[in-house]
Amino acid sequence: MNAATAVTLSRRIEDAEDVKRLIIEKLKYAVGKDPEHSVRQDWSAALILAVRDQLVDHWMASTRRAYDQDQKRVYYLSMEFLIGRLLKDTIINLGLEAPVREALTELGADYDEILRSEPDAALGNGGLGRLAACFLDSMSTLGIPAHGYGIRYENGLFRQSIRDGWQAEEPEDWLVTGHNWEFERPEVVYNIPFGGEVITTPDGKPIWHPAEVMLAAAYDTPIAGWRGRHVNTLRLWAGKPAKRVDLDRFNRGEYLSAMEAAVRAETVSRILYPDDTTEEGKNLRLRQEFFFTSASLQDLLRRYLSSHDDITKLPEKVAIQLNDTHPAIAVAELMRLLVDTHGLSMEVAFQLTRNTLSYTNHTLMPEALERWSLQLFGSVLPRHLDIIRWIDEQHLRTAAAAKRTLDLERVRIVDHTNGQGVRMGHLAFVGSHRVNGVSALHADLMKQTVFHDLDSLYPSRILGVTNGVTPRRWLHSCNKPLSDLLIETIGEDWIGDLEAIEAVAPYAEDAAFRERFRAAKHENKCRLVTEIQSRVGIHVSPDAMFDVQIKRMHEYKRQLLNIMEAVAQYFAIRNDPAADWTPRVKIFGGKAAPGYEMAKLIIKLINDVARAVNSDPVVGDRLKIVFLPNYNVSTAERIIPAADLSEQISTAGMEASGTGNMKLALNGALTIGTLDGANVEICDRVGRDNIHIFGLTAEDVANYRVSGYDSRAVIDGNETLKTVLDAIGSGVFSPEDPNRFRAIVDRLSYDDYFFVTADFAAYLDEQRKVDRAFMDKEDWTRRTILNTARVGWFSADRAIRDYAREIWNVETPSAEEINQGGQ
Ligand code: GL9
Repeated sequence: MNAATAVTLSRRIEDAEDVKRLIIEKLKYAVGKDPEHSVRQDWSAALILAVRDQLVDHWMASTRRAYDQDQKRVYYLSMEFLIGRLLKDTIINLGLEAPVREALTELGADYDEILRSEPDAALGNGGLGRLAACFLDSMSTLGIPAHGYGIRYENGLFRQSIRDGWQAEEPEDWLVTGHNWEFERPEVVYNIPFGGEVITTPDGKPIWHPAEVMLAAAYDTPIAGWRGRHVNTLRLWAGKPAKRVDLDRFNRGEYLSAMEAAVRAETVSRILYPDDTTEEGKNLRLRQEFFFTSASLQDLLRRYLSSHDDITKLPEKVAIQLNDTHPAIAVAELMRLLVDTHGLSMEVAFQLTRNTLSYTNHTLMPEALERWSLQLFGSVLPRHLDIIRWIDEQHLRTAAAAKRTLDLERVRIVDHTNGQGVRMGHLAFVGSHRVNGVSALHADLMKQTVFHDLDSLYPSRILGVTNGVTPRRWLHSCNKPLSDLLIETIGEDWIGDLEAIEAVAPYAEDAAFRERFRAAKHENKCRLVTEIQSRVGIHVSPDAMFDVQIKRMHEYKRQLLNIMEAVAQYFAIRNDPAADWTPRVKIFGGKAAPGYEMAKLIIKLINDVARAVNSDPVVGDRLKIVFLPNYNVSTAERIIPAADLSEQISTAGMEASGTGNMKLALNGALTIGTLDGANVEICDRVGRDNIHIFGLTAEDVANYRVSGYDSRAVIDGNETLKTVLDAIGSGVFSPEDPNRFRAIVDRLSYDDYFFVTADFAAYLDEQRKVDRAFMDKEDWTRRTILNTARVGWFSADRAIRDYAREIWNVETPSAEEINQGGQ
């Protein structure tokens, strides 16, 4: 045994004694505290560092295997990685939960408290960022050599509190207590140029003379998958100045301006932008996108060239996935690096770029398909603008040669009409060999709407890869009661291969199993009851139906429809309290973008209605309404296992996929939803009898958009709807400010863009069916078990296999192959 192996072995955890020894060692030598004077934060740091050590050998082995076997690598470029907490998942993935728990108890520390004290890394807004995090887990689980590349935001998504019913925002400071998972890589820095001008040399070569250059510095977090054998890297970039202090200015006493360059550089990775950006923020946003994209491409090219000489073979060894349009600048930046730095011709560079890149679109909403004014773009990235014009010319030639009649202006990347600007969605499309939507319906709608013309020019470039969620975090780790029951009943194959969960389907017919399935749900509900009581002071009964809508606040997601139904129900209960009501707790969670006034007003409406309903003695336990503040990954992990009903009620055609819908169904909630996004496929799999579908279809909505829709007539024709809107509009829930919600009622009456009034009656009908169904406990449980059993296909592992096969052209190694390298 050589010295290196000896060290390795002494770090490996076999039992609680090893854990204790390692934690104490970390506490002393890494944190610098003795156990007697350690506070929770110290224990937490020591535990994370001890667990992180467990990853390092596998991490290095994974990297070595990729080099030795010259495997193709996947690079996932994303502005957002909503990873949440890592400690519990990592411990579970490594199979260390029992010894860690035991060790901490013996050391007098509280394991659960330590888990809760880990900051929730909120480097994302919602589904898109969480998907990226699930994909990291799956790529590691499947043993695909991959890097996630993103930005190390100092402040993640804002922290939400509710003050007097209104959303208030405070900065999130997850880094304040230190991020013990990461390794700083001071030696990995890249120059990131901005601005300036392009000057053509006498022999016709364009040279970019940037006005400023800043640095991107790397921070690595190891990401282990199930069983922890393959470990990939999440590399996040922080902005640094090329020169920290301007000494001349400093010596002249100009202390603030001496730091100006530093502040500018650091601003790039200071905060995560909310999803709808303001005009002033555009410049910074474009810089952020270019900053992390350029650093990532420089880094991956360096890695490729360290073991290959022929740059033209790049697409054989590298696949780059653009997560949404945010990193679309990669098309021009990869071209720039290949041409300006590596001396290739534009033609060859373009071929290589297209064969290497692929693009995932996550929304059809036109405002989210970024577009930069020529003026802004040209001032920040002048060389890229030239390159994009060149690509656009090639693309136009293809378009002109196509036999179809096309409006050429519409397909151009550079828009020359009055809008004038660079269409980043078009750029990503033209520069990629594959473009995918995130559900079957979404991919279809891409072809029919935003990418209609491009699809006809480049047929078969668009495909659908339906989203998925990791079963490790979203069932095994967050729902111990159910996970234990499943393991006892059908074994644990499903954790690494979620489709194996189908084996539980026959147990839906087994009364004893149903009883236990219900007991698991009940346990989760009791835990949430305690949390609701302690966080918002509302007492709810665990026997009531937990009806859950948790997601970003957005008009298209229609939290408004949900709260309007609650108002209708409230009035009905007051009219006839003695009737046979199905008790419900409506639980809402979600943040509104700080500048999105309507979404914030809807939060206030929910809270005002909640105040009236929850304090009305006539209503009692028949209806309670809860808005849980600061919805984030960790809150989701506690709400989802406790949900009975999952609200997925977006205007059909507007939710690209959804992933909360998958998590809730997997944890045994029934869905009430429209035929939108992945709901369509969930319905196909769980069966029409085991889901509550209502409302307009995407086609109906599209037809109404053409023919016109008269919400006034609908309101006048529906007594309940009219009563609800009159009450909201006249201040029944806001007597201190009767006009508070006028804007909402006006919007619905005159410009109901999201078809809330159109779906209202169908939604109420379906909710009453849900009420009746819930009262039949046995049948309800049977249907929830079938949901859990039949949604195995919505695993992120399946999604990643689809990407690997249909887009990246990479192999997924067998379990044996992963094991070999990891020993
Ligand atoms: C989203 C879609 O709206 C969701 O339907 C989809 O499930 C996810 C992941 O594909 O992507 N697109 C998008 O811009 N967001 C999504 O959630 N927004 C945020 O993440 C805030």
